[in-house]
Amino acid sequence: MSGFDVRYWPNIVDTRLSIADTVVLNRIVHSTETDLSTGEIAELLGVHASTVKRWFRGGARAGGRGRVPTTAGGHRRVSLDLALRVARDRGHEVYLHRFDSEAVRVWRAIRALKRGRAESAQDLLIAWLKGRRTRLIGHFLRHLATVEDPVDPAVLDGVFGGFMRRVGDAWASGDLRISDERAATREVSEAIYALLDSLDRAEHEPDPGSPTAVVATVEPDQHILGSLLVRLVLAQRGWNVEHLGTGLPIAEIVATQRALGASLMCVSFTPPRGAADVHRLFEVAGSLADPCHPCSLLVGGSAAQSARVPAHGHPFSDLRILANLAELSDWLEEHRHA
Ligand code: B12
Repeated sequence: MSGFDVRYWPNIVDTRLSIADTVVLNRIVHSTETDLSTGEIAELLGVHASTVKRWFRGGARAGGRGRVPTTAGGHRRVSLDLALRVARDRGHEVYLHRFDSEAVRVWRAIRALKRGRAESAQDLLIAWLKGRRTRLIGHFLRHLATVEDPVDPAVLDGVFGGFMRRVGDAWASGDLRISDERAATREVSEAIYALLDSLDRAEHEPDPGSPTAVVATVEPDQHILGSLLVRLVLAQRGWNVEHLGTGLPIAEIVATQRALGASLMCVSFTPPRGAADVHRLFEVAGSLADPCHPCSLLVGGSAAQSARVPAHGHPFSDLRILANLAELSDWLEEHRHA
């Protein structure tokens, strides 16, 4: 297939995709990277390689769908599309089936993520948002969360956070509407709540001896996703989390920490909050902290990054500005036995 084929992407014709978006989509769609080896198909479908070989032995048997191409070395290469159709014919459903015609792009985005690159996943989510296919955003985010337990914090930073930052940029430049931003926030937050819910139902209940963290944003900050992601990272590592939500007076956050004997407070800052707000938190929380209930204070979020931690003279066990959830995960690992 060369050029743009509307039979393959029937939804695209009516959407508000710009030429630039279409170019990105075409680049994703027309790369030849989706011809898979027997081993890759076996991994994708969760079956043994010998089963795949049996399914695809000779073109005539590949579901009657034409010759299966081979490499110069004689190794079988099967398109992802064909692999999924044959698997479905044989009653074998995998997560990619629910993405229908988008399966190839999902597969590529997930492969890029495995190599540490989140841009394709962000491109995909933005394209679905613009194409009003928001249900797929939820499917995709929920799927990512099932790949690893706990979810790789770099995926939370790169895909969940990165997608929302792209939404903010696109909204600011007039490329997305307010309703698109609302839809993105809804899908991301619902995916996080679904993950938190699945933790509650699995064997992840923290035991009573687990440490407690208080998580919040300071008034008047109404951006909740940063703190929700922090809550998820903590909960997946067995912490008891008191998530106070958004817009809290600093005194209330500290009072809760003291009442619960929490050993950690995490506060998220999103623009238009800035360094001055972070410094005020350090000062006010520092003056209210109770030495009988020692506690660490971690702040994060894009608005906290230009703030400075006081060199000395604070009452916290530890006081840090962290760049992302990956750093939070490292900090938690380091202080696991503290
Ligand atoms: C969704 C959104 C909203 C929603 C929020 C809905 C909700 N329930 O959360 C609504 C519509 C309410 C909203 C309101 C406003 N918003 Co707004 N919003 C956004 C948007 C698109 C996404 C925010 C988000 O979730 N970001 C993703 C977070 C999760 O990423 P992050 O902060 O980088 O954090 C990452 C890490 O640092 C880490 N992390 C976060 N917190 C913490 C904490 C700790 C301890 C650790 C370890 C790690 C950590 O996790 C994240 C994942 O990597 C942003 C765009 C953007 N660039 O963020 C604009 C944005 C922040 N909003 C903006 C503005 C202007 C506003 C309003 C002032 C608009 C208005 N005129 O009313 C109000 C302010 C409301 C208020 N009082 O807070 C601007 C700020 C611009 C500026 N520099 O001043 C932005 C940047 C949009 C833009 N490009 O212009 N907003």
